[in-house]
Amino acid sequence: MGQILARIIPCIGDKQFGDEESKKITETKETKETKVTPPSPVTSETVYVAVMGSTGSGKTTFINVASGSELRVGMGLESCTNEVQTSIPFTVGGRQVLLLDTPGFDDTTMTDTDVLRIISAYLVAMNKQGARLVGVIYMQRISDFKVGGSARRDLRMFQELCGEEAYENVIVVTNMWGTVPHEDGVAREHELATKDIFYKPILERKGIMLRHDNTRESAHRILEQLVRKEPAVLRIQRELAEGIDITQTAAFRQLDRELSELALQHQKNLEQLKADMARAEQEMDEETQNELAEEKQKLEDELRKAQTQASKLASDYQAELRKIEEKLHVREV
Ligand SMILES: Nc1nc2c(ncn2[C@@H]2O[C@H](COP(=O)(O)OP(=O)(O)OP(=O)(O)O)[C@@H](O)[C@H]2O)c(=O)[nH]1
Ligand SMILES: [Mg+2]
Repeated sequence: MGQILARIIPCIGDKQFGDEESKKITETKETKETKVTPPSPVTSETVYVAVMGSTGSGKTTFINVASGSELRVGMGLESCTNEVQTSIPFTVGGRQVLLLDTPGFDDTTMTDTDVLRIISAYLVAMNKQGARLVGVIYMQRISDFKVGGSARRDLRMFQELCGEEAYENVIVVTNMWGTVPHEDGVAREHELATKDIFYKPILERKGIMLRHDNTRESAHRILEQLVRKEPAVLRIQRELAEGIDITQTAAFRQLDRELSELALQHQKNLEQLKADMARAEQEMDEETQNELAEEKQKLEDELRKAQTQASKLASDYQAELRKIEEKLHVREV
């Protein structure tokens, strides 16, 4: 009887790429494709940990520090990772581990629908191959004294993807402690752990919260808490494996709510803008009129995006899943 060996998606930021490879990477990034490099074999005992969190929260940095990979890390305000990518395999507590890097739901270069499609397809393909996903790390910058709307949206999407039933396999990792006075960080940590809109629901269901000081030792100490756990099946994996259409999953329904709210907000802003434009017209203020017209165009585009982005998800998801399954070669040994 053959045992399934999953073969793994690549480290795109890895130094092994020459210029030609980097060019391909840039090209595919623009088309939001999931790309692949030569796979590295892993055993059926390898355990996987997914690293999630909002954009710029330090997911890729954590992965690089823990594994010695050289995945590309963000420099500015633009989101950096816009696909699921894996670390090189490494050992923690006697187990071979692979970390999955994911884009955040507040990615600046992709819609939330793209992110949902990409993450779901990857997780489902992994699940089908019997890959042992032992946990999920959710990164949280302790330096954020306000968790903005988009970061909260990312957390809500994460909660729906994961499902309460898998919270015991979740570790909320706080980082960037060095960038704030320690007592402020501690106060913030307490708030994050005790408020319903933050991590209280996760911690109440056996999830834990740990500090990370950006060293390999601290990353491994965190991972040690996960590598011996029984593999988890995340809600999105279970739903899709049961044959539920992606548009009926909890994560999609949450996304739909988020997008409707966003559309409503855009609509309100548009109404306000139209009133401002009428006033500027009356006052014959041409410069303001032009500025407002430009802003109106932008808002209308945003509104259209919010209203339409969910509708293509079902067909796009199937195509993404096929593509990822082809790329995550499975071989019998
Ligand atoms: N001081 C400090 N800076 C960090 C830490 N982790 C990440 N950073 C910095 O934060 C920025 C964003 O880090 P990334 O690892 O690219 O964050 P990400 O979550 O992968 O971002 P996306 O791929 O855009 O979703 C980079 O400039 C990192 O150098 C940390 O633990 N401490
Ligand atoms: Mg990243």
